[in-house]
Amino acid sequence: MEKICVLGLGYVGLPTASMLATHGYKVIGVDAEKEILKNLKKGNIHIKEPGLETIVAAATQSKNLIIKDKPETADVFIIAVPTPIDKNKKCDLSFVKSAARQIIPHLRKGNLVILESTVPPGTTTNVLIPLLKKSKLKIGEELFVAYCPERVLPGRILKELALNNRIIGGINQKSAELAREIYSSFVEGEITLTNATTAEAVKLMENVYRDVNIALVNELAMIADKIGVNAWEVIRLANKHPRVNLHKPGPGVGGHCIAVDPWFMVEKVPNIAKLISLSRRRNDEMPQYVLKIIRSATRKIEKPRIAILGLAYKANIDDIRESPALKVAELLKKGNFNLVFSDPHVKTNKFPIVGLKQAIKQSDCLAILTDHDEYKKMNPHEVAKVMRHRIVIDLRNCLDQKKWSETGFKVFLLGQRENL
Ligand code: SAJ
Repeated sequence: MEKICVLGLGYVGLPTASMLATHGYKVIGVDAEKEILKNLKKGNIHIKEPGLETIVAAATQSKNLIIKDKPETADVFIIAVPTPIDKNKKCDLSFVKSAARQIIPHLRKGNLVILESTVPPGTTTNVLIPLLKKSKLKIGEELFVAYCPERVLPGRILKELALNNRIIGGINQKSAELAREIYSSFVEGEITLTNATTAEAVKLMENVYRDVNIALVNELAMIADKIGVNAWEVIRLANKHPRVNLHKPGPGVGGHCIAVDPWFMVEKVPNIAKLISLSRRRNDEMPQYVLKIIRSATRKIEKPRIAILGLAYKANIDDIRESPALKVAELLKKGNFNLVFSDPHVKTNKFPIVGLKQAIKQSDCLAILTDHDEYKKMNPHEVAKVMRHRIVIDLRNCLDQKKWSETGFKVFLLGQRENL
């Protein structure tokens, strides 16, 4: 049975290691974080993801997944470590380099090394390979190298790991084919082979496409406020065109993917990637625009009490990384507002989070920043009874505007004239 060493047991590495361990491989799961290793050895999962606990338990109980703090000899090494962005919006490759250095002493003839982390184009050939050359193995003949990006949506990771199409970029054809063998053990989607730098660019462009599209509709929302149309209606009708797919306006773009990956393209070609960096800045301006809407909606109230509903970066998850809701909250804290925060999924000491009922009680305004299902179920009649003023700013357009307006609420949307 082939042995695979997976370095990095985060939201991609741990599901991937477990998937491989339940599809015919002996897997050594390696992570540098002592806390993660301790929890995993006790069967505790540090990532809230449907089905993950079950598959990790199956993988570890069958002894096909063994958790360790260091890599060891194997046939295949998969590097799935974080590539955070630094304060200059540059990709921090220190974890990738450290993982590469850790496996060098264990590399043997015929081994395959696969990089999964999201990286700037050219990283596999210009950063990873020079490090792997220290193994003295001939790259492409004795040591094979490929880049295989993940494209799983948090909240649907295990389904998408199996069902999504996969791109594999080999430093040569043999490397790509060897990597395809590994992924075809669990990938049901189409596997397409290309070269490493193309695969790196593909991964980034998937998220750049989304970020630019979101920036486009966020700009439309601001235009709509000025020209007196409802941006959501414009989007709904424009998307009836067979080749138009406008995304949704929002309070900004969060998560450590869409809000980050486009910068990895910009850093390579800053003088060319102007639309990409402008879109990033457009999306990062949205919290400021949201503050304007909240100020305008509550301008007649002395020190209004605002209930901030939703801190996670998107619906029904607990992740607050790069969350625009946090940025809106920080801006509001500087203003003359009485703030209360609620989110059914998020646990953080950054803000005193209370339950929904407590947040709504005696509030003058509800600001919905994340479209958690819980908020869509709110009954406007019940809410109206306990609020001091009936103002709701629905930044995700997730409520039934007609129902809330008929209950006496002043409803504000991003991209609707009455906001300003
Ligand atoms: N958002 C909008 N309007 C939209 C869609 C999203 O404002 O129309 C906001 C969301 O509220 C959120 C942010 O953008 O704050 C990102 O949300 P997302 O669901 O678009 O992205 P992620 O970061 O959860 O996952 C993305 C996915 N990439 C694509 O859909 C192209 C996922 O497939 C990737 O695997 C993941 O990034 C990643 O790992 O790169």
